[in-house]
Amino acid sequence: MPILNPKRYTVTAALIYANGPIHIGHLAGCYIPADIYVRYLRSNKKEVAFISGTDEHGVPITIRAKKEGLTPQEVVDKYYAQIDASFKSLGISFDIYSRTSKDIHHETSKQIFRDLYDKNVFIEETTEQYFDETAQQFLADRYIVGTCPVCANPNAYGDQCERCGSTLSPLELKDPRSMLSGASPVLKATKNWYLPLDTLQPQIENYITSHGEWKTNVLGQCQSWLKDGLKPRAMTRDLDWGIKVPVEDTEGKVLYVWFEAPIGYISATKDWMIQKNGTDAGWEKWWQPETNAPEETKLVHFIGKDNIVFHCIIFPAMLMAEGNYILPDNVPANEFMNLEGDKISTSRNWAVWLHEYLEELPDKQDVLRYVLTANAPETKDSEFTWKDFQTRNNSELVGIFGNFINRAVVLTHKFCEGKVPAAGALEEIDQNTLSQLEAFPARIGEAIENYRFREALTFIMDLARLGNKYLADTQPWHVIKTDPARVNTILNIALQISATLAIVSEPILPFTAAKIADQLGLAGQTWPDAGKPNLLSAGQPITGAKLLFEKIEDHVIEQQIQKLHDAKRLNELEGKVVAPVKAEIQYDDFAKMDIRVATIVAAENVPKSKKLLKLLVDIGSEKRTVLSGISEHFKAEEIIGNKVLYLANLAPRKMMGMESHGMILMAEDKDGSLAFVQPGKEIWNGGTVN
Ligand code: B3M
Ligand code: ZN
Repeated sequence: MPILNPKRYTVTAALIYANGPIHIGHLAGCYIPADIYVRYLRSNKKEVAFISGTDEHGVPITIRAKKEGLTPQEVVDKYYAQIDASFKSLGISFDIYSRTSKDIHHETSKQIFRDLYDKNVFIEETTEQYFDETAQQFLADRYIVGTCPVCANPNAYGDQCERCGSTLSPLELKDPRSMLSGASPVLKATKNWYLPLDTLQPQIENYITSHGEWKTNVLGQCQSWLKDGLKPRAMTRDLDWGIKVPVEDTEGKVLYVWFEAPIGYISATKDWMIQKNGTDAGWEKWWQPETNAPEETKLVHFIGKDNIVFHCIIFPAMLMAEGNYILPDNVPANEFMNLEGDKISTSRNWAVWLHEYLEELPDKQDVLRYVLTANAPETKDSEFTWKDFQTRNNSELVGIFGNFINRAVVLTHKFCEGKVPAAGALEEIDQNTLSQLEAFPARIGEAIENYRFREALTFIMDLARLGNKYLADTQPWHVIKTDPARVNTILNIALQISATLAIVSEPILPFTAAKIADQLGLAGQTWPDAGKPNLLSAGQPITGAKLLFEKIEDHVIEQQIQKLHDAKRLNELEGKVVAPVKAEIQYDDFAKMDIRVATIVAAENVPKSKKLLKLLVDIGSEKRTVLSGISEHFKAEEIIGNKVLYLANLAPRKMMGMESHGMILMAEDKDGSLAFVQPGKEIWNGGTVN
């Protein structure tokens, strides 16, 4: 059963690996929803801790270090600073953004491991694990790649296949190879400590079954794990980057990153206290229930779908075995967001990076927050496109939301001396509008409390639409000529709607909400005040209209799309090498070839063929038909008239039922694109090449 009226909320957002920058997929998957939820709770005067930080251990860090030629410490320092700064500029309002490399985290993780160890929770077991003899190192998790036993992806990791999403163990991979040396690894015995998830299964099952309110995508994954039967999972690894195992004779072993990373939420809470008060005292109320009051603190984890099992099964199992902690009350994991028709990928550089967005589109934090919320992958994978970004900005934020607030403010300056006018007698349309206004905050709040952020955003936009419709129906710009008192009432109501919009949009659009609040002279009113007809007092001055959103032009969007494609192309070229020179030939071998200058005089597509163009070339003495596999590179009508080099004495070949004579010479660029090889000056058709 969910906790309904907690005293306080511990809200966490995934501790992202400090091995790369933040992209829009991370934001849509967990950070923006978490921030909306927390801002809403704070506006409702709830006691909240909003906890996050970077995950600085594990193989993803060491692999990145190797790639960048840095030490693991240098890698995490670099990305921590970048990630922390970009979250701040986007207005993600963490109470603490900590790091798992901090002492407090090492101590806390070791202590919890030691507690479980002393309680004999772990099974100590010696097993054979893959070992790279060249690198003299055990190959945990992502240090090993091989073919996925489920989908045959040749590049599955030792812990997970990114193509089909299966969770794997290194021994399940076919044709395993080391990420360090490329060598085939050997098996070598080593001792590790396992969490007996199998014996804990009944307890975990009870826990999950008691949370039928969880999102279906989350429950679905949990149930499939439970159905397969949980297996003991190693909580230690043979690696040198990480937290030392706090047990004697464990040289060269560290805690499994997925054992200690979620503990990072607890140590980050302590870090928060330390930064505030100099000691960690006070962290307990966020994690350890007081006797008889386990329902006082509601723990909510915001994560992406690839982290579900760790937060819904493994971490709760650890906490249950430990016995002194509350369990997650909800784990509202999102699915993935794709980008322009393709999966977001850090390694393929197919992403919109937050730090670059903030630099290239400054002061548009709320536009990104808006678009990522409107398209949030709440129930299924969703898609970000720059065109959609532009449309949502131009027609929704500028055209509906900004337009309404702007009109209310401008008209007040025009007709009411820039002060909130007093409302007079209410007509039916006023009463009707006010009663609709009053209902909005609760509807929006209910959606947010139930993690339906897209729906909340739809309601907010409906409220802005209500405002626009009210102005359109009441037409103060006409009425002013005959009945100025009536205009006072209309603009009072329009301004009250604007003020409520400022409050209810704040969780999603905090920068815009602050501008509106400032403009209207709102002073500290929060959610419980929203929807009331007297949010603004008559006579209160308002400032001139401020620009809330501005139209985004086509060229801005085209630049972003171009940038994505350039990045992808560069990435594809990485690692390509010039072909080695072929075996030597004699001059006679070359002289046998009759290469000459020709002009393409006609070109057409070959029906049913993806690759072939049918060309007619003038070779001086005659015209020849050539079938050329270039239609993915050139349009038929664009190449007519081109001078080319033509191999005239190649034996005819049959293709698609037609005869092709000779061959046109082409040069291939690094990215696979083709170009005609052409003489450097106008040469007559039939001119020989020798
Ligand atoms: N570091 C995975 C990730 O960055 C992992 C999350 C830990 S949450 C405790 O996606
Ligand atoms: Zn797979």
